[in-house]
Amino acid sequence: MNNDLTAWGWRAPSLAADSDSPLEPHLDPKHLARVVAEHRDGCRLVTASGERRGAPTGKLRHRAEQGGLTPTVGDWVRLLPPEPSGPVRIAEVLPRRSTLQRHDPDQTGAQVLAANVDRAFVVTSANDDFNLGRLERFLTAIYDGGVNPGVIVSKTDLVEDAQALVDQVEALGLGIPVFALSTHDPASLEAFAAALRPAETLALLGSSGVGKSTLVNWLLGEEVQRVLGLRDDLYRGRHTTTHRQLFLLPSGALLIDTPGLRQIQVWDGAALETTFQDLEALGAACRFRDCAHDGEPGCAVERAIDAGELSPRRLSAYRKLTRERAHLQGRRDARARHEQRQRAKRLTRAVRDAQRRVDRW
Ligand SMILES: Nc1nc2c(ncn2[C@@H]2O[C@H](COP(=O)(O)OP(=O)(O)OP(=O)(O)O)[C@@H](O)[C@H]2O)c(=O)[nH]1
Ligand SMILES: [Mg+2]
Ligand SMILES: [Zn+2]
Repeated sequence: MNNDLTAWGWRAPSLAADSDSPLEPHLDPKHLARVVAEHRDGCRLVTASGERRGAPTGKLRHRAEQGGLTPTVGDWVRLLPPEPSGPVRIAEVLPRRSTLQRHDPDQTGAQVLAANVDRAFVVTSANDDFNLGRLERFLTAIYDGGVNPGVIVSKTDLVEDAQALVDQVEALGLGIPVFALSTHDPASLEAFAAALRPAETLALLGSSGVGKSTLVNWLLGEEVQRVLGLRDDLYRGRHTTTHRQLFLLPSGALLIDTPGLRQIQVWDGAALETTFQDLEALGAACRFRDCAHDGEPGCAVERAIDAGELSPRRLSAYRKLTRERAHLQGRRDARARHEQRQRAKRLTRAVRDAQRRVDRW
């Protein structure tokens, strides 16, 4: 266990950036910890004095219910001084450098997948999992979170022409790193390992069964994460990894393994224009500023499609995600209005009760 928190990715906030930073009074490293795993009844932390179990204080839990931050894998937190027994108490989640999140499929809120991530790799297996549309969703969520994306095409041993898939990812024109990996080709894994830097926090995202945990185990040099040793076609639909966890690799890089995500609806979507920057650039040359690229005269996007320079799939994917963003935004606004009404009602009631107490005097 490495107790030096800089090895776990701690970077002191720059004092010049924000002189009245709320972090400053709490910088005592004795009270600093990083969340490495979440469990139902709390989380696992690394602190300057070793690994600890931690749980949020009632106050922090209450603030989280009001929309505040809940400790998540990758978070830096401030601890209260330890008590003789029981888990250490987490008093505060420090401001996040970046946040990987998606629209929670079970709720109207956001589900935070990991915090303070520097680079997130979307893992997509070279066989039937490969899907550019899904990749675009993942990349948008990653850009949205302020994280640098990368792509891993895994299990390249299962297809004839893995390079063709790499080419398809590169043709998105985003200039992001793409790795083609196979456990049957150690050199491919070594090339990936060589691209990771010490104290850099990475995350692996992707469908279940694409080989995320297998890669984590290889990088750790031991079988820490459970993987299912079944034939590939029997594997379908199972989720082997059940919780997110951050590992310190022997090379010094920090890697977050996540359970497979069946679907990803982007939470913010502000980064759609980044994921579709080729379309955005083309659209700037359309005759009409508000061109919908749908039969208008002088449309540069349609011209590019006709010339074979842009795939029509890309335009329809962009349309679909833009519609989805508007829909989710609408639902979120409706929820915000509802919550505001509830707050107003509570306030009215409190004022009325206070007035009654005054009247009784
Ligand atoms: N042929 C082949 N199989 C692989 C490769 N990498 C992983 N596998 C197999 O794929 C299966 C799933 O691997 P996991 O690492 O558990 O997948 P995962 O992405 O962690 O899945 P979840 O934890 O459910 O999200 C296992 O049976 C692995 O042995 C590879 O490069 N080639
Ligand atoms: Mg796994
Ligand atoms: Zn147009």
